[in-house]
Amino acid sequence: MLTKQEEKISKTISYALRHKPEEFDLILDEEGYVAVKRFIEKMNCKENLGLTEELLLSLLARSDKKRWEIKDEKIRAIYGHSIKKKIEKTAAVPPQFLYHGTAHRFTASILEQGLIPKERQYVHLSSDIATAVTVGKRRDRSPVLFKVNAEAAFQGGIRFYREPEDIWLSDRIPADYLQIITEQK
Ligand code: HQG
Repeated sequence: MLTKQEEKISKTISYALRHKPEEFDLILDEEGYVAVKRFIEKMNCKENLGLTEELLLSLLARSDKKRWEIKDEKIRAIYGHSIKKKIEKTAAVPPQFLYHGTAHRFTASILEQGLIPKERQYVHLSSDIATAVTVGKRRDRSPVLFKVNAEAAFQGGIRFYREPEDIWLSDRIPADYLQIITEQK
């Protein structure tokens, strides 16, 4: 569990890496990375967060979810980007099915337009039903669950991108590849 102050720091880090790097005088590279040293310096400059490399690693290890990754002394957000410049991802072959949990109030629109990225750069999918339910519960106490026929969509030319922790991102998924399911225990 993170303390209130740590939650705040964690949210600010995601905000900077996903949405507004320029507010912190940061420039992300093509893959969304920025050098950890520079990142810490700039975050502390703007927000006085008291961020250290040690704290960053500790937050990463203790969070309920893995939202960022560190590689070669660079850090990036794994998903959720809304910055204009599209973060380059490497396309991958998805499993046969993926899942998306959301609010019932979106059902009609999703069945009409398919799953769209909205403010983010990619659609967010889960490889298991339980995770999709958790994501959906952010918006609806009893969320609606979409089963995505990922294999068929991939064959139809839709691109999928694999991220750590069994997160899958994708481009828009037309409704033909979606099916509403009920949660199975
Ligand atoms: C919906 C959080 C109407 C979609 C979570 C979703 C996750 C449509 C919303 C991660 C639509 C976008 C991602 C259509 C899609 N008509 N509504 N055609 N197509 N939608 O937050 O998947 O805490 O961008 O169903 O836990 O909910 O930020 O995506 O409800 O892991 O790290 O538009 O973000 O993680 O919402 O969540 P989001 P998401 P963090």
